[in-house]
Amino acid sequence: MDIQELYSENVRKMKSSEIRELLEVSQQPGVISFGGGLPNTGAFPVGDIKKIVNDVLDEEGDIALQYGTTPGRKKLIEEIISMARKDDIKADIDNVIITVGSQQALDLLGRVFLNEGDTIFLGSPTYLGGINAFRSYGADMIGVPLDDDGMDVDKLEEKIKESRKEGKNLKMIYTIPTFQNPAGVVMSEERRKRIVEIAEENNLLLVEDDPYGKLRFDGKPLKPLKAYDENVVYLGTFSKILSPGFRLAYAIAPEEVTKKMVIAKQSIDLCTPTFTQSIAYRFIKEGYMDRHIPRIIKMYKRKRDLMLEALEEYFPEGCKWTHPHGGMFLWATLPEHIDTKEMFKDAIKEKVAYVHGRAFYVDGGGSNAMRLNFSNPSDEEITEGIKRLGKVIEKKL
Ligand code: PMP
Ligand code: G9A
Repeated sequence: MDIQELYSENVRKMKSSEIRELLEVSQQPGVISFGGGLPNTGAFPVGDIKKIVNDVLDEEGDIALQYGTTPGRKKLIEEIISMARKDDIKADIDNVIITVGSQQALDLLGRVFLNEGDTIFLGSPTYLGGINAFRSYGADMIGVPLDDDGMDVDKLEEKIKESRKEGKNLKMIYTIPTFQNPAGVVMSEERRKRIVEIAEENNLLLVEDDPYGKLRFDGKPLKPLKAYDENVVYLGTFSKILSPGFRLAYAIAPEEVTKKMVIAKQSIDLCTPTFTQSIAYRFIKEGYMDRHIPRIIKMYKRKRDLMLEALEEYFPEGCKWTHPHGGMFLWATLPEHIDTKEMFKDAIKEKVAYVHGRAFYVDGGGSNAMRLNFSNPSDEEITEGIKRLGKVIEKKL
């Protein structure tokens, strides 16, 4: 039997995620990992969850252990709507779908909107899991450069015009405006307003992926893109503010879009686990979330500062890095001749890991860059790991 011959065209396009593969390498004993975008385990509210789990089982085990509806538990959706309202996002119950992680929402958007060859515009660099989800639907992905103010909207407009001239079928703009993964940068207010107009003028679906917006350490919060335009599809997740193990996230979208996402989700998993939805509902409703987020911010701010200090001390001259005001990552750029993918094996020998820059590009950039996660390592590991990495880089100079 030749199984190879039987595979679908879709599966042939899929690529394994370098971040997911890295998780195995970085879990080797003694390795300090700045690789995966993992929250710190010390930021998991274990005691609170224990108490809530008991309450859920005592008071509504019949619902929490049963199948749920595909859009998600109404009570949780109502809490999500109240949370979103604080960010100036208006939504009704029919605008929200609860998903198994934002990763599932990205996949659902691919199913709902993309035909083979449809064009998407996304950051250069951008979230690898987004690239992989869209790739599996055969998307033609066009990278738009970023700078310290996020995606360059003038370049975006140019690329849209060029693509139209080439007769491409344009569908979507995918962006992470706040504490971007991987670069850690924030899109300026002016660009936020402009990107929403660009999407409207060109009839493109604007997808705002926002896992990190609530993790702001300093500076003034900016309105999400969704607050400027109800047609934006906004993705939020509980992975970074509660627990990624819950696999719980949500999309806020025009009603007709959530309806299609619901139908697409029915054939994937019927519904998001009711048990974790019931826990998350109480976590928000009973005020735990409002107390918990400031604790995470305090911890990650300290870790960001430690990483910046260590970079200053141990990275050789010629390297530079972003100074994020929130989130979980910073982006370091090394002298041009250093290939960070190739350097990775030297880093692992020194027992330190990162994600090489090229993984986040659809068009081959980032060869001398790396993403560094500061949320997961301990304080000591941050200093020691950056010291090790500094030595690895020095050897390449
Ligand atoms: N989008 C972005 C930008 C992310 O960084 C992540 C996780 N690192 C996700 C989506 C997926 O998150 P989850 O599926 O855990 O909600
Ligand atoms: O573990 C994952 O795949 C989620 C983290 C994503 C990232 O590192 O960007």
